[in-house]
Amino acid sequence: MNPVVGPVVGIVMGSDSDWPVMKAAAEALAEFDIAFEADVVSAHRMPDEMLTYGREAAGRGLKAIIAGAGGAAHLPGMLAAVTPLPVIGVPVPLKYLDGMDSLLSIVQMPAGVPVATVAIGNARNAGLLAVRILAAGDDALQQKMVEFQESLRTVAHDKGKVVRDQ
Ligand code: RP5
Repeated sequence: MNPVVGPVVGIVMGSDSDWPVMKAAAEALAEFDIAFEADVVSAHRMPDEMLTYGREAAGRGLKAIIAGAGGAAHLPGMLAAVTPLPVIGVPVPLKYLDGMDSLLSIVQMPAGVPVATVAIGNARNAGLLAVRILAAGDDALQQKMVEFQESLRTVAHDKGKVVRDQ
């Protein structure tokens, strides 16, 4: 019998309204058979739960956290302040400012408290970056990543064929 594997990546967000963006991270993890959990942990509206989540994440077996929020997006940075795990921030675009507010809130961290920030709305890259972090200690997973990268090259090559054939 295979041992039950708990989640190794935590996906958190400031609101369930972020899920349409954040679900792309979950889909990327699922493509690589990475066990994950997803939850709403608002930095501003649930500060105690947010701190508890960050403080307990490593002890619960998580290896990385993907945190997304819009507007004054303090969730990724606050989690990075209380966990030793790598934190990947996803700026979620809202109605105003096109996500620039969220991007700057997440990316402008002080030295000593890193958050790896992906492009505005690009939760898929957050999922893929988490896979790469896990793959650094997992040869089989790294091989899957190499194969995925090769598939990207093939797609790009085929797209280029349309141009070359003109
Ligand atoms: C942020 O406020 C959340 O991350 C979300 O992007 C935004 C709006 O939240 P809701 O008003 O939809 O709950 O904290």
